Amino acid sequence: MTTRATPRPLEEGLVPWPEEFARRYVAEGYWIGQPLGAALRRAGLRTPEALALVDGTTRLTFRSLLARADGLAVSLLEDLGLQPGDRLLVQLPNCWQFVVLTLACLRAGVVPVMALPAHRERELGELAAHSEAVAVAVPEVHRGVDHLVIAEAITRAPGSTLRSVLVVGEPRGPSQVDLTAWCAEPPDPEACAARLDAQAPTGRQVALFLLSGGTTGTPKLIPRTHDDYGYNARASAELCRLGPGDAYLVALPGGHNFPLACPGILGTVLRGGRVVMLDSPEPERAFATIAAERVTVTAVVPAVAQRWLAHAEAHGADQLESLRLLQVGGARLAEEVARRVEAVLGATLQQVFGMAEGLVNYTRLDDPKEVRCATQGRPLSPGDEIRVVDEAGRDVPPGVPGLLLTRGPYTIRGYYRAPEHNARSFDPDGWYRTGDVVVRRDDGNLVVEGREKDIVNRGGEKISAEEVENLAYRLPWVRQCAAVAVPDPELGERVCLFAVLAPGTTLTLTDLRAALAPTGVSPLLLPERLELVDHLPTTAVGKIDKAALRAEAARRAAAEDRERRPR
Ligand code: OOB
Repeated sequence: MTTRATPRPLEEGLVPWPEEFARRYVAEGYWIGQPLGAALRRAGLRTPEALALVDGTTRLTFRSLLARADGLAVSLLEDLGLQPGDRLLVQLPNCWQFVVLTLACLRAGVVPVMALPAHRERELGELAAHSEAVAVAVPEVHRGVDHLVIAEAITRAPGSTLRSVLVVGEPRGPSQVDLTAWCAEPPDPEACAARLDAQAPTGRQVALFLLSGGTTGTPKLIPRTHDDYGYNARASAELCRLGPGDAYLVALPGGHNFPLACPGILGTVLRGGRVVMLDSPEPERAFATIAAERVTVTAVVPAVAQRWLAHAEAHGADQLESLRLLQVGGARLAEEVARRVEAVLGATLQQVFGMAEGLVNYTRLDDPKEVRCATQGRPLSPGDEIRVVDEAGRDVPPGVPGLLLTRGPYTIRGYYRAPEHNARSFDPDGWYRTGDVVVRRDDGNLVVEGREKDIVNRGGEKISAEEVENLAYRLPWVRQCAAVAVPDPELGERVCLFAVLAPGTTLTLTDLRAALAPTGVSPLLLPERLELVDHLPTTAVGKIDKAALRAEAARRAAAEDRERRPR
């Protein structure tokens, strides 16, 4: 038997809001001092027999959903031996068990760490290590990937704090639990509820960890409290006018901030609407599900919006009749595409420019069409503070592009256990440097113009350039390299790697991908374009000139595109 490392208390490594801000957020009504799990339960109990959650043929009422969540919460504490504050790494596809588990964690005070389906052994291992998770939830096999094998490998890793695996599917060993069976309705839900109510977390405690869009090789964990995340979901649901008649389709990965709380799953439950889980945003199935479940609201990234447009243009949009609101965000939506959304899909377009760290900007439902199509909206909350500054940190006037800084009642003051990152990402007054370059218009709406942070935004999936580079440097014949975004008509951007090779060696894109694939990293990190060069351009101070490389990648891609096109 291996001895497990003991995780440290959650509180070590958190950066709280300064007390004067916390007091203000309470006084102004943003923070209501309620555990999110209890708020969700109270909302659901208003209409216990209404439909709450749909996943294929599984249909749960609020009564059933709440009972299952409480039953699972008690099992996590009593049968699995988890303590409030313990971290549980969650990597599930969009399925009903994901919702039950998330609610169970919020009720029990167990803190889910929301990994994404694209993560593989290396990323999951890093997340488990950084969060010191004691349990992990995975599907058995999903899209040909055996997640149980990955979960077992990270559990065995030296120093691992993981003790148990919760699996949707067949468990294979003694430390594995059949999550679906544990999600059954308990015999005495009232007793479970009473037990959980008696030891509920406080509003200021951490409710869950989200992942940052990733600008460096180490995963950054974003602690969101019951107070701040509850406000995020509640205010977003109000802004989107969600009500009991709404059905929200979860088409993006449920652990991402956008479909989770903007207003997403949590906002929908808080308003007594129903949540419809779908494992993929692929248009044929999404359209059929929207028609079958009378979906009224959903959230997609621009690349998915484009596929839906193409599908509707070819096959009509009759199936979307019930859809009243289409939220698009995660990456820049081109204005031309935005204009087609309402005409072709027949739903109101809402642009959403948000970040896992907090701040979410929305266009409002009754904004003029020009605002809905040409801007990324304005902050959700009157408590949000934003500044647009130049490189020296001086505020720039409206209309002038600058770096976006923000603070507010649902924007974190620091990543978890990351003092060095925090020194770079937050200024001494607590402003979060988003890394986005925006223009603030006279009407207060923001337009995202570009960014300063070194990421590739592949259709909403944020890929750290540094991570790709570190990976490529594992190949002995790569002398020097730089990963940059290359424009892509479908996804907005893809990863292009510029590489200088050792003399006498060669490399093709296929070989590069084949060499990197077995390293246990997410397939997203594998470059989709390779440019071999003799040297990398540098800036005046001698840094690799990424702007020049981005321009060069774009130029080469466009030239190839022209050549391919028939004359
Ligand atoms: C959302 O969150 P993250 O954490 O995956 O990524 C945040 C970053 C932003 O800093 C920005 O660079 C980019 O993604 N982004 C957009 C955008 N929405 C996000 N860039 C241009 N236009 C947009 N509409 O992506 C996220 C979180 C909550 C709601 C929506 C999106």
